[in-house]
Amino acid sequence: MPEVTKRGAFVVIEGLDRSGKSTQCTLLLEQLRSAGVDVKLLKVPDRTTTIGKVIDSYLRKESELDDRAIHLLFSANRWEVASSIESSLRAGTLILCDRYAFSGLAFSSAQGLPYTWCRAPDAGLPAPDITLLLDVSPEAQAKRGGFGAERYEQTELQERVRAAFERVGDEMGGGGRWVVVDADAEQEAVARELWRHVEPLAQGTDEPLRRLWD
Ligand code: Z5A
Ligand code: MG
Repeated sequence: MPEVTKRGAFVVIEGLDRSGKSTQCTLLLEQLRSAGVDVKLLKVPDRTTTIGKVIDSYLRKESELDDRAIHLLFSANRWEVASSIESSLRAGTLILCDRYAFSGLAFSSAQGLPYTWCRAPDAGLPAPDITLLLDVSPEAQAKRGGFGAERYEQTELQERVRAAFERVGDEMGGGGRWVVVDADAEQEAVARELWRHVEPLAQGTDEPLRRLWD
């Protein structure tokens, strides 16, 4: 009988500021590793690359850039890892990614850039098998400490980002590839809900790898 080889699944955690993405990525990473899954955790923006350093300086308000220029840099920062995401998936590794192109679309369109213009530079990136959007209410967000000093950490902008994420979710549609998770709940409850969605993908998938916005 021919050997059936599955590729690794591509799992993205998205959401607003302080929705608990990084906390949940760490918990999910541990849970996957304990289950014996070959997994790699990525985070975008990756502030360590040459492009990532420019993004970091911009986010810390140490430099200024045109809105379009920074949008393209965020996208380029994803293209820097696109081929390694693809080769890891084909080698059977599960990729867990803290934020992805949906953050780029939501944050830049919330700042007034045209939605379709914002989407274009990420077209063709590996598409996640599942995106779990951590949905935090403004009230719960406020309880998780004051905004820091970084750009975009303002209540009014976050409201527009929330609306933009809703638009992205509507566009991504059903089929289980875009899942909204209540992130106001206790950390352990959020983790259990995420695991419910990720566990079926942990041992890989037979689905062909799709491209974003195809
Ligand atoms: N950005 C963009 O404009 N374009 C792009 O293409 C991309 C990003 C990719 C930096 O991102 C900024 O870049 C971001 C979007 C923009 N701007 N904003 N806003 P980043 O990913 O580097 O941001 P960050 O510094 O990691 O923050 P974060 O991601 O927003 O936070 P988080 O990861 O969602 O939350 P956390 O660090 O896990 O938790 C926050 C706090 O809440 C912490 O004290 C936890 O202990 C607590 N927490 C977590 N979960 C819970 C629950 N369930 N209950 C109570 N408390 C909790
Ligand atoms: Mg984070």
